Amino acid sequence: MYKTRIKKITEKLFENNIDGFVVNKPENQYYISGFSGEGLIIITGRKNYIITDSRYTEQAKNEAQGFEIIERQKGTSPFLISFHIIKDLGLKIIGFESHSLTVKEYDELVETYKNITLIKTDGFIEQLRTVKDSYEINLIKSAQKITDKAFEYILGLIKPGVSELDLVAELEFFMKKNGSKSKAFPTILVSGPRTSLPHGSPSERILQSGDFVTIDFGARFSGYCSDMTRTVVIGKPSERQLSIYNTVLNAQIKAIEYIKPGIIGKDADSVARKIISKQGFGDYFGHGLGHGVGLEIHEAPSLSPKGESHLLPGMIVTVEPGIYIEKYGGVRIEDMVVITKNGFENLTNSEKQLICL
Ligand SMILES: [Mn+2]
Repeated sequence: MYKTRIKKITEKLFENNIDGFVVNKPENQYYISGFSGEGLIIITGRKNYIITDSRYTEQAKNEAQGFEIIERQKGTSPFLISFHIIKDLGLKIIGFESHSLTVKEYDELVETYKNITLIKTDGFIEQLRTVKDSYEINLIKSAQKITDKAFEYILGLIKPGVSELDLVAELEFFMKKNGSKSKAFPTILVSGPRTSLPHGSPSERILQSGDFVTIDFGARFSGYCSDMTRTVVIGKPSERQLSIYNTVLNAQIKAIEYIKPGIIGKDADSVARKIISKQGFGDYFGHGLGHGVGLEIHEAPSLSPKGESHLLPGMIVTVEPGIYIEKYGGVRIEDMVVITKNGFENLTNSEKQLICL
């Protein structure tokens, strides 16, 4: 698996006349080697290297096959050591990940290695990661199974008198007990008027009857994330709550039904946006419809008004329209789907008709 991935990368390097590539982003390192510690990876047409320090040397040997592990001394710069190796190998044109190098590190490299040409790249490995193989899809399915199970569990605890933070503690503890090594991202759990905050962080607020409660959360399984959102109501929903909820639900269902290979991200966004606008809530849906999910919680492709890429079988994306009204509240419903040969498979199995607790 790693061999195939590295082969694809080296082919792409040579097509672009690049001799070697320094991988800095942890998710990209894990994707091409299985190494989950801190370090840098150098890919060349021949040998590949992991530069790490004594905290991770043994781990690197266990996790990554086919790499030469180089332990750098304490206090040395990983980038300078990598480029020292690159210079010794006689490589001249080196690609690096422009999003994960500081200006200081870049200046230092340019200054120290005047005979090496540095090529800034963006999304070089991320592009390959957008299409998941069946192994990756299964890991994300496992992460989502834990997430669905945790949602069912937390429904039993949502009631007037508990705080948002209480619920988050219970939710995350449950996910960990059920096989999630860490959460996929900081859990969003907001209630009452705070549901108007699309990415609000949980507070001490005590839940009351009549509240909307929005929970956006995910588990992580073997490095892979899941992502789902549900909004529920405590007690009987008002007419206004119902109208907001049903508008979001209808937009979400129609956008999912639209998903198949070949469509463009922004067109899926527009399906949901038109439905929400038609009901008069167009000004209250500020974010994009969805995003890719994998080793990172937000990755390509984007399903937003700016999403220009075509969807391909094997991509996994979220579909998560929302309506947020300041000082009143809001609703978001999010599922994760995998694009299949003919359409999509929904990986989220939790109920999405309005749940009244
Ligand atoms: Mn999401």
